[in-house]
Amino acid sequence: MEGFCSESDKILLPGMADAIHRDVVKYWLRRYSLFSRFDEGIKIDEEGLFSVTPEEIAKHQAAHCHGACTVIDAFTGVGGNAIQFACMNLHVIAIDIDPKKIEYARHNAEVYGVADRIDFIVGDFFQLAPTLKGDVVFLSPPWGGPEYIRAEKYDIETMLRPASGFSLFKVALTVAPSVAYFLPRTVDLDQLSQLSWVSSPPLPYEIERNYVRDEVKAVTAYYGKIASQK
Ligand code: MGP
Ligand code: SAH
Repeated sequence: MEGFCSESDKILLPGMADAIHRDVVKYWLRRYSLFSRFDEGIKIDEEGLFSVTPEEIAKHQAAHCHGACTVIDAFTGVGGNAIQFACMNLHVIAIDIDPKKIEYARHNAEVYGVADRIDFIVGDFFQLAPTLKGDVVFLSPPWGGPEYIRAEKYDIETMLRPASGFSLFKVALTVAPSVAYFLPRTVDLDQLSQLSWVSSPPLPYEIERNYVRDEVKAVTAYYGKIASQK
């Protein structure tokens, strides 16, 4: 990660398998808002710690997708979203390119007692997409690390990894008719409405800010049937 240099800047904290950089300790301090069952043996690495969707937000996103049977979690990480989808009785296909993330996600789903509702796949979502079909694709890709916040506005075209936010969205629509997109709170809202135009007729969409207590943490945009029809 950019700006993270020396091993001596790392610190080993309770519940963490490996030492983490001092700059990400703030995420560990809020570990119970990430996983309320953190102390029951949750496994998480540094990237998982700063990327996992806080439990309250993941629960809300899962409730938003009610009515769906199968959700494809294209960027599973250590399982924050996949677990909450499974807790809502949805069948989840959980994909991550990093085998360690999938190992941790499976373990964490066992801690929550929902591993039997999740199919875990190690792989690249872009390569797997032609083989997948579901009702909803959930996208929570890497935002470029915690440094994303340095830019005043977050441009999904140039700042998302591993591909542009528009091409990722188009691939997701080949897999399912509805897409939920989890993005930085600084995201360019005009771009989120432009995404609805990639389909004809334009997809219904809904954008919400996600809070933990009184602090806005991120934005979720819902496209297709899962968007509330107001
Ligand atoms: P944040 O925006 O990095 O910090 O992460 P925060 O909590 O605003 O810190 P503060 O000191 O400014 O208050 C907020 C949340 O965004 C995290 O808990 C994750 O859920 C999510 N998040 C952060 N990053 C860097 C990523 C990422 O790269 N990918 C994904 N999918 N989610 C992320
Ligand atoms: N929503 C997750 C966090 C996702 S973080 C949670 O709540 O736990 C983003 C994840 O995307 C990382 O774990 C990273 O390994 C994964 N990733 C990056 N490129 C990928 C790709 N091409 N296909 C699948 N996963 C990818």
